[in-house]
Amino acid sequence: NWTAEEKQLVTTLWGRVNVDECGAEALARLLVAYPWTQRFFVSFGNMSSPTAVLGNPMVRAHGKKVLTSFGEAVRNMDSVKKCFAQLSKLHCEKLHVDPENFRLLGDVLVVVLASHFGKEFTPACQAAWQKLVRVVAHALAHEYH
Ligand code: HNI
Repeated sequence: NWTAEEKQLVTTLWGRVNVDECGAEALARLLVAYPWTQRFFVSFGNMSSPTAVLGNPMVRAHGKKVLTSFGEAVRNMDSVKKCFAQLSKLHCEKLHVDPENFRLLGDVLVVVLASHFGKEFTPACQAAWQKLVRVVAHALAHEYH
């Protein structure tokens, strides 16, 4: 359950997030920091170095798509599970993504926000965001069986 302050911290920061940039960077950092995650994206082409990953247009496009979808969680903070039920089924049954990867992406997203917002990403703001990425990872893992 969310306090009014947590909701405020999440939505205020989200309103200032450049979804295209941060989405591309979050997915790219996931693929660089945890290189085994590249196995889900073999069709995306060149990931031979961090520079190649950062500049890969398919990585950038998919990162945007993922963070745009994450925005649904910000707009539906009280019903994230319901909101992501279909997406959870897709990642489980069709894409076979290990749910541990949702946690890793959440942590990478927090790092990206910290690097973009610096001191404005206060401990209270981080705490609210850590909670949101955990709720999202949990929701995406919910339909796994
Ligand atoms: Ni994910 C496709 C949302 C985390 C691997 N993913 C999608 C799509 C959305 C999406 C939306 C497009 C669905 C469609 O085509 O109908 N993914 C999300 C969200 C998160 C997430 C909201 C977490 C916040 N996905 C991850 C992670 C991995 C992942 C952590 C693997 C490491 N996703 C995929 C793959 C696809 C995908 C693989 C298919 C890509 C393609 O187009 O080939």
